[in-house]
Amino acid sequence: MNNKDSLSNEKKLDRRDFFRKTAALSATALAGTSIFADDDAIMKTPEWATKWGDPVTTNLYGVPSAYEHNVTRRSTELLSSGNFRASIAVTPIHESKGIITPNGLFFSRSHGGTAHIDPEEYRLMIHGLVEKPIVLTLAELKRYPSVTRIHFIECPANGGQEWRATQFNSVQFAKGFMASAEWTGVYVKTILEDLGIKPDAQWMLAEGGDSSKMGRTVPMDKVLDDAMIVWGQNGEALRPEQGYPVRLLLPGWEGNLCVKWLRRLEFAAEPWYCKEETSKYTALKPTGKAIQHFYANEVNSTVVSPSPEIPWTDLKDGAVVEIEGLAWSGMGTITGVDFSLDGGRTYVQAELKGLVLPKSWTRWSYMHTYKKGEKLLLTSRAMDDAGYIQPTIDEETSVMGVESVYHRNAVETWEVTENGEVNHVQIRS
Ligand SMILES: Nc1nc2c(c(=O)[nH]1)N[C@H]1C(S)=C(S)[C@@H](COP(=O)(O)O)O[C@H]1N2
Ligand SMILES: [Mo]
Repeated sequence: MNNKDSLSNEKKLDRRDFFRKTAALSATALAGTSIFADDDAIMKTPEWATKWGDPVTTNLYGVPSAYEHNVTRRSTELLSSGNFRASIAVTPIHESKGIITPNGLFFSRSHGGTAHIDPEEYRLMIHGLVEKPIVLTLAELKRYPSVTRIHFIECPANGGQEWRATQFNSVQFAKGFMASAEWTGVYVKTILEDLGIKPDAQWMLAEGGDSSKMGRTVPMDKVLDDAMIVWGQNGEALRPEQGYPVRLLLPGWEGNLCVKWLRRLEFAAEPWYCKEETSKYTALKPTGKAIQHFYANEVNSTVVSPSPEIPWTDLKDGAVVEIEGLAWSGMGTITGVDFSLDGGRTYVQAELKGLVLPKSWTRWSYMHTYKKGEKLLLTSRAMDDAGYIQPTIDEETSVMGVESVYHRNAVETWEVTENGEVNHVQIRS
């Protein structure tokens, strides 16, 4: 811990020095090139500043500025086999600030569309191998002591279209099968302390109340570790697309296990739903060996800016630009991100920014001085405190083949062309 603190202090100093030097070299590089005195946008009073604006009462539940209308979730037939009712939409992670996704932009995947549940009619049944089976109303559920935690939810198919080759020239579609929120709810173990769990309980079945009746089984050690039943998402109730009024959250584990519109938890000695599906998920170890029966999303990262959506076509020669990315691991806390300008041949250390939390998005950055016309291959490689590091595509496919859809966490590369356009590429040997 101490070690880490002093490291980040050193880094801050470095960065300040860096800015001081940069400022001396070129006073206008960071801010751009306009001179304030001749800029009409600041010297002339715009029309909107001459009259009263809208009263807040016209918009009692606020919405983003109309100028942000392009910042939305997106979908495509490629993701849903032409069936839009199957309902999938990816998060614009390149537009995200910090490590929280606004609720309206949260990734969503629902096998039977969005259910709308009246909270008055909501019930959660907890039964099976418990001493005191129970049916809870929402109000009763919320009487348990609550906790608030920041975690991402990632569909294990994130990036899964790209095992053979790149499919999407877009960071939103290539990496946006995930989003992050501050969740409020109760640990399942807290409820189990009250109900009493029988010693032979090994599995928890979670069942959704939507038309897909999605059921998943979760091993007991995860349940007793950090499984949560949540009703709060970024300071308000869950959104309907996230399972209003209540969903299961298994921090760091596959999104599909985080059952929405949660209606039933059953404790049992054996798993009996989806056994086959979950058991075929595997994870790659740094040694190149795969682990079976794996539910956690492995360490991963991506550059979000620049990206195909945020190219450098307008950057001036000598501009100092912040390259930003996200790193995350379902197995622990991000300990570092390596960053490469040459497609992973050589790496430098990126700076971790802001909160660095377990099983959470971690923002990282690297300051770069742009040379007009330069060609780059931007690659990031994250590592976590469980001891894992992202594999190269060759390392991953040599173990996993290319038939899978799930758990692709090989490094990602953006090619910056001499015009500053940015393309999704894959570096293979
Ligand atoms: N009841 C129910 N729960 C569900 C699903 C569903 O279709 N029905 N989809 C699952 C899948 S595949 C994923 S990836 C996550 C997505 O959660 P989100 O829509 O809140 O991002 O929810 C999971 N929970
Ligand atoms: Mo999913």
